Amino acid sequence: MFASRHVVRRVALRQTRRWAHTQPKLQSVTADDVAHFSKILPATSILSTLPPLSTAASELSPFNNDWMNKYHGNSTTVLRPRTTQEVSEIVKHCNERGIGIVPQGGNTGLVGGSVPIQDELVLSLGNMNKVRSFDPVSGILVADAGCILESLSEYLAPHRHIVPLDLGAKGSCQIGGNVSTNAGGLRLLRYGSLHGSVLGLEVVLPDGTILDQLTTLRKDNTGYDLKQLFIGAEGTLGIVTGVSILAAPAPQSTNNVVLALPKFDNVLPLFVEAKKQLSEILSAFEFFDREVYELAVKHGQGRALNEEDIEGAECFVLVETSGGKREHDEEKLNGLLESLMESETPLINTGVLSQSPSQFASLWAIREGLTEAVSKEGKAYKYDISVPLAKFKEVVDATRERLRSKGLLHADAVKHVVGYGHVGDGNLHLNVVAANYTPEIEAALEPFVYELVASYRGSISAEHGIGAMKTHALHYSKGDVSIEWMRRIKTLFDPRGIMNPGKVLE
Ligand code: FAD
Ligand code: 2HG
Ligand code: ZN
Repeated sequence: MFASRHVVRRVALRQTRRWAHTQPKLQSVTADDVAHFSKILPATSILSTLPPLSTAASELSPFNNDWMNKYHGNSTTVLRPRTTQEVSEIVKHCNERGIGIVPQGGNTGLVGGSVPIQDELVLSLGNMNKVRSFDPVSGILVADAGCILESLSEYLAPHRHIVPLDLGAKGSCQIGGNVSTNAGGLRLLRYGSLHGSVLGLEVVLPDGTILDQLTTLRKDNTGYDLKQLFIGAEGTLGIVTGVSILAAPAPQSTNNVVLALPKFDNVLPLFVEAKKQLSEILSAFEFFDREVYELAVKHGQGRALNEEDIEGAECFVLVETSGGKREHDEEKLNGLLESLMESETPLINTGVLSQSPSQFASLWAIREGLTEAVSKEGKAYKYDISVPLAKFKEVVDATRERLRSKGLLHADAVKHVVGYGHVGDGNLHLNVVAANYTPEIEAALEPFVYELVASYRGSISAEHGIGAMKTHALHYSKGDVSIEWMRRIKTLFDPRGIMNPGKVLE
């Protein structure tokens, strides 16, 4: 219903090309390869079900299965190097032998990019977890790619700085994984994307060469900015081993409030008003609908809001302010709340304002816990899309109707269709929560959702990437010329096709 004839024609054309495209054949890891890796790494850094190691398959299971338990690989071997030099030697060998490599960070990715499709080697960055340097004057942090995001925040706290990126998976995801997915998260509205805050990268290229672009310069216009290619490349062009990033000064004062809205239509004017009145101190504007809020409460994410505060609310917005002076910021936020409540046609029913650090954390816990709540409720089909803000609700409603019309909206099939996301960035997380992953549900959702997004000229992946999930759907957001040049870049860097095969590009 939503696909224009133009879109349908492009699909057909692309399929012809897809079949014409041939990938180089990749090799499985053998016992001889494991023997070779044993010369590069200590025994403690190698897990392999192959002789002579014969590690139990269950030990490899966390590396072979993704966070949602939706994507499963069959890797026999996981390597955990500690240095860039070790990564380089491993990659060189794999390139010579034609062995596929899946770089893996915290394995919190949501598009199946971080696990093998078949039996590729998993190269886990978790042992590369040192801060290399921090300059408190410039705020530039240089760290190994395997540093966990939250530990970097903890490292920076005494220096009164923060990582310019925050997300619900901060306790497990790694900075190298964040860079490789170009993660957006909860602070993008304030600090912008990693394409701006990452100053330099160290990358092991698919032939084992170390590309040292780990600059700590704010300004460097010496030709092509190669590092940008690796930001969001999802491990298909090389392995990020070091990251130089501009940390932000820690705000002196932070506040948050959850606003309960009688109807979705008020979100847009509320955003306009919040930007107008809070201006430079507005640091997050996050949306979640009523149904997903109920799931958060059911599965113990954050503290439930008072029933009377949320009576009649169709959806919620979490507003955060970060500024330099508590009294000034509170005055601004209170001013906004008063004007919202006192207006003749109030945009909100109520606002639940945090009064202490623990309440501040508890309100954030509701929003940050939505992904976890959804996964506790069932199997999630996740569509991470950019569409005009005014269309957020239309997309959720149209998807729910689609599933209803197919007879799939009931407890044994699809239990919930919910929406949440980063309003400030135009990024909706459409989640379809099912009892099980089934081909029938998938066929009802795809290409339906992608066609819907294309009809709004949106993006099928706002921040989670393409991974294994959306390779076939890339053309809904990228034109033929763009995809052709992406392919050429991939072939130039990785002619043997060893880096994260089957991800991003088919
Ligand atoms: P992984 O999952 O291990 O890998 C992700 C991809 O990057 C894979 O393709 C992998 O091959 C590649 N990769 C990993 N490390 C490297 C490396 N060193 N070099 C080259 N390639 C590498 N994402 C957002 O954008 N915003 C959010 O708000 C957000 N919230 C989340 C909340 C939860 C609860 C969860 C589970 C996920 C969330 N995500 C979010 C998705 C995910 O956390 C991010 O994509 C994150 O950046 C992935 O980091 P990771 O270290 O876990 O990477
Ligand atoms: C978020 O914004 C993450 O919470 C995860 O990007 C989104 O669960 C999801 O679909
Ligand atoms: Zn998100």
